[in-house]
This record gives sequence, structure tokens and C-alpha cells, in this order.
Amino acid sequence: MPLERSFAMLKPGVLQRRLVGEILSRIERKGLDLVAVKLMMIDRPLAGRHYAEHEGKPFYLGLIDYMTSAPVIALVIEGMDAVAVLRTLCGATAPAHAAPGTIRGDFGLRIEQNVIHASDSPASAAREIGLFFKDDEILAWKDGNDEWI
Ligand code: 3AN
Repeated sequence: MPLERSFAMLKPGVLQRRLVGEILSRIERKGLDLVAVKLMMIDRPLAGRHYAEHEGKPFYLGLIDYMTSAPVIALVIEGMDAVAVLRTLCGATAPAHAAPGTIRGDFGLRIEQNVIHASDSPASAAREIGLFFKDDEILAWKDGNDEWI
């Protein structure tokens, strides 16, 4: 299994619903490492670059409005197979298809506000990490517990 980094974002509304701890706790319990954490507002140009693949789709403008409406928490997450593991923790894009026990399955009903973003491939992760973080904002650390997880 490759040691990977993934990018995740807790979307607008997660702070207001007091779900930050619950969601970070699920990521930690799985054994993934948080190596960068940033509470921030996203401006429209950054939201547009992040969601460039969706430009022109019917939901695009609503998505940009929503993503820029309140603070988000941007994360870099490291671990074995981090990209796929995080996608599994998040669950399917549409809350109706996201299994109970997943983050999207447990905390939302609307596809427009599906709680968390997670990179869909190692290439997307590298691109998205570069949009939100400088290299020196990512702090790899070791706690010696890796063999227990
Ligand atoms: P994922 O976030 O699971 O990779 P994408 O990349 O297809 O899914 O969609 C990005 C975001 O756009 C989703 N998280 C969701 O908020 C929004 N979105 C995707 N599909 C729709 C849709 N059919 N209607 C409204 N919003 C959508």
C-alpha cells in the first residue's frame, strides 16, 4: 500500500453544526494523520479553481455561492492509501446513496451541501493540496504508534 496524501475540506455549515470534532475524530480513529489544518474563507477565484471540472454544469454557480458563504476547514491527510480510505470514510456524493456509518451518510440530506470534500485520485490530491497549502504549512510527524493502527 502506498503512503499517500489526500486533500479534504469540511464545507460551510460544518462549523455551525458543531460537527468539526466528530468528523476529525472519524479520520483520526481510522488511523490517518492530520498533517495540515487551516480554518479559512474561500474566495470565488479559489473556489472556481478547485471546482474547475464542474464549470458550466447546472449546479456550478450554486456550488461556488455555497462554498464561499462561510468558513471551511482545509485539511491534508496522510496515511497508507489515504485517498481511497478517505473517500470510503466520506461515502457517496449523493447523501441518498451514502451508506450509514459514512460521514455523508450520517450527517446530511442534500447533495448541494454534502458536508465534506475529499480528493478522488492521487493526482487530484496533489493539485488540490497545491491550491490550499504552501509546502511549509504541511508538517509530517511520527508518533511511533503506526504499528498499532
Ligand atoms: P465528490 O465531491 O464526491 O468528488 P463531485 O466532484 O462530483 O463529487 O461534486 C463536487 C461537489 O459538487 C459535490 N460535493 C456536491 O456538493 C456538488 N454536486 C455534485 N453533483 C451535484 C448535483 N447533481 N447537484 C448539485 N450539486 C452537486
